Amino acid sequence: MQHLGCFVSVLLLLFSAALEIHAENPALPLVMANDNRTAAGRLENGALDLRLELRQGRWYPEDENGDHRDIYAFAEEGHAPQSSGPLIRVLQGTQIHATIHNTLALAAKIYGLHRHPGDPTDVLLLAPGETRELNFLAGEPGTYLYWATTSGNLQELRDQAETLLSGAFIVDAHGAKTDDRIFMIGIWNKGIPGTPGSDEILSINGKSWPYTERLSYKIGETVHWRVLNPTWSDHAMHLHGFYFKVDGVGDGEHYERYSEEQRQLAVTEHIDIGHVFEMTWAPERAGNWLFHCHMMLHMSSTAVLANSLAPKEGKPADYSSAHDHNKGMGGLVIGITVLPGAKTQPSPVAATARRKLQLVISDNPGKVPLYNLEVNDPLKPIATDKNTPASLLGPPIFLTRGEATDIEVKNQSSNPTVIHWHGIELESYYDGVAGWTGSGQQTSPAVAPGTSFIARMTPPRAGTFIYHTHWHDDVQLRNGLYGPLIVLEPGQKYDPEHDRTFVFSMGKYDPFGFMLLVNGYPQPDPVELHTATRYRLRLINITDGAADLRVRLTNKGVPVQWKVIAKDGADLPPAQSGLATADMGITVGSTYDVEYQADSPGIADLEIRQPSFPTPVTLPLQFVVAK
Ligand SMILES: [Cu+2]
Repeated sequence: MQHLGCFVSVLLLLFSAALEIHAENPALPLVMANDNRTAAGRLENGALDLRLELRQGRWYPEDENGDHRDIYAFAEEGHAPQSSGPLIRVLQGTQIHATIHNTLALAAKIYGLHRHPGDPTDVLLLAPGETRELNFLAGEPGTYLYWATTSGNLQELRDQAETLLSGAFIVDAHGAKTDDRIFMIGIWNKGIPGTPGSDEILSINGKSWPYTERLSYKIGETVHWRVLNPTWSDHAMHLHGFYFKVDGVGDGEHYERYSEEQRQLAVTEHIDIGHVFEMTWAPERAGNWLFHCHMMLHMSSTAVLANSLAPKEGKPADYSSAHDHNKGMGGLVIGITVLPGAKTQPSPVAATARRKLQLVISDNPGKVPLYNLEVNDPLKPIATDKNTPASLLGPPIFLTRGEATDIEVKNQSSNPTVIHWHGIELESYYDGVAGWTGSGQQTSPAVAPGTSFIARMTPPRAGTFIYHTHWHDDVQLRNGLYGPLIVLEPGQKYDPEHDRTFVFSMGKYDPFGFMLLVNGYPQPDPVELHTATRYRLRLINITDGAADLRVRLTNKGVPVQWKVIAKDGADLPPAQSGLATADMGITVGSTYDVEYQADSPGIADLEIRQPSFPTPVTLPLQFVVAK
């Protein structure tokens, strides 16, 4: 009998999958965006009674006047279906009594509804119409995921209606604070992304920017977030204006809470497929800020309702002062407003002698790159070498820690732009998101052609940062509108004898086409360095979407040992720095500083690779004995 049941289930699965109809069905219930603030189920005598269903519904990633998709979603019995699924949140030790009912015409496999840490092969198979009962203990504290598939696919291979069948499962330790926020990344996707006919809609807690929830905090609060990624892609989550500490990471079934010593400062954190992380930060400056994925396609309107709203490459988004932040951005973006708190902000000191720099942006029509960048420092005029081949990279900008500086962004190009000072702790108005940063009274303008914008900053820490366009089309970032932003200690000079910068990016580099680049070149020339000299190598990933970029430094194909000393511009404390194998991930929007010394002459290859490019880009570092 059991055999027969199984056989029938499989037949049903195949049969209904083949006949899956996406006919317009106006009677479908609305899928509600889930802000993940209200735990599902009913607590009685310390036990949770949870009644879940799998249902079909109509999902509007924007508002109800916008586009929609008919999807499968988790629901609580008697309530609307939700994206993401109902929040399961209990105290450690809670007994959970759950029922789960499959109202779909398809069989479903459900993962993660069990005690944690959990076994990823512990799967529940529900035939159409079937209800199952579960009894289990909540397990260890942490951030976990539950999810389902109607195709039998792996989490990352789910397609269309089943792609948003995911929910958060939080287990709280006794006495732990629960006033945190949970952000579930979602991608509704059709086909293999990037291939013809494919489509993607990005969301956080069921909504796509500018319809994502707007968050509001007061200066001096402590903010704790949990970020979960049950999508087909990894992501690079970047916070504007502030550092956060990474509290722990997990793979959906297991969660590892870091000790105080292990918690790293970051402005960008990589999150792998099926993974989670927790972060804590403190808003220190008022104004509008962003938390977003740094992959261009996940945060620009090119990916949101992709086929209808996408600006086409070669045509930067039109400038509209009132709506540019709404128009250009989309997808995995959350807006944050920090309000003045009980602690008053120190009033900016009226600087008598601010340092003044100019970043001049001009067109380079029909050439590589489409934009030319020049840095003018009246104190140190730099003669540009006209003979070097064009590099898809702006010149470095050097600042000094604690020195008040004005950078005039002078736009001589024929397109509007705006520059973001990535990783720098500065006032919101100068942070560089047109129409958004600043405050309700005065937001940062786009820098229209023929105009200038003066960005003011007094960088509080020395380290490796990035300046880059925050104009949300894929033209500027693929055409060199970025460069290294290096903050030195007072009195320190940038000394190439001990200090080198390597920028990893992507761009159209004719005649080769779309290339992975090191310092703006697809085939960079060897760099000569000296033996017995300790170098600081500054590594920057400002590709348009390589969240999974890897960097290696090898000697005869074997990774050397180097010392990682800083991430995202923040020095690593002794417990986190130390000798490491020179083979690591560096996600987009992230920087690492490493130290390396070659004791004997020879070549070490600095190599970057990313799976969608067939070959790595290699930059030979030629170590010679100093004369
Ligand atoms: Cu992303």
